[in-house]
Amino acid sequence: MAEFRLHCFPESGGCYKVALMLALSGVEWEGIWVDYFRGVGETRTPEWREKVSVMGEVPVLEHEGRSRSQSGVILTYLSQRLGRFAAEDREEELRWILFDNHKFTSYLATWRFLLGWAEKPDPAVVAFFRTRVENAFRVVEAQLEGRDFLTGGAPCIADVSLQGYLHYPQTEWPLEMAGYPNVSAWIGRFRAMPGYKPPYDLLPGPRTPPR
Ligand SMILES: N[C@@H](CCC(=O)N[C@@H](CS)C(=O)NCC(=O)O)C(=O)O
Repeated sequence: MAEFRLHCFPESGGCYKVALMLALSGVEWEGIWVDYFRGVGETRTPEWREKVSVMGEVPVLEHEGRSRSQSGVILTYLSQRLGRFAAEDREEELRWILFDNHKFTSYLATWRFLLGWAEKPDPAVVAFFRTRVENAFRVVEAQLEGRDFLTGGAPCIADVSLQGYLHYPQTEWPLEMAGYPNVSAWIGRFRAMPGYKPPYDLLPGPRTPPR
């Protein structure tokens, strides 16, 4: 059994954040596939919530007898344990992780889900989320002006966090990227890192492709 065990499924960019961190850090890990799409979804069952996480969300990382959820907490733990991807200014790093969880990943993930997996999504709701995504991208684009990474010249866990959904095929989140050259270059910097793999090559388990 691997030292690090990640409860995950391939379509989850939240899980990919943690898997990417482990891969870029050269750490052996094992995935435990969660059946998110069948029926009500495994994470919503009382058994799963009792056994794995009361919050009913993945990623969940097991390490040394403790289970952790919330990607921001997991990434912080891993950066401390592995000595990788820690920003010089940890307060600034946390600020971007919080922005990510509220405004970047949450809107992007919801927009992508509505487009690809929801049954008959309301076009007005889809348009609302697209606008929120564009606003969040503009913030990140501005922050990356003159910087290679969010907090400066080196990547940190805030970068890993915000990159979570950006490595899925663009057919799943069809934003016109010509308006975001800094974001595009920043994605490319991650793709060039040793150990990098895209989500569907890294996360285990059967796929549920978009409709
Ligand atoms: N803030 C959480 C968000 C995690 C999250 O939204 N996970 C989704 C999958 S990507 C989930 O497990 N959702 C379960 C549900 O909505 O029932 C994190 O960053 O870990």
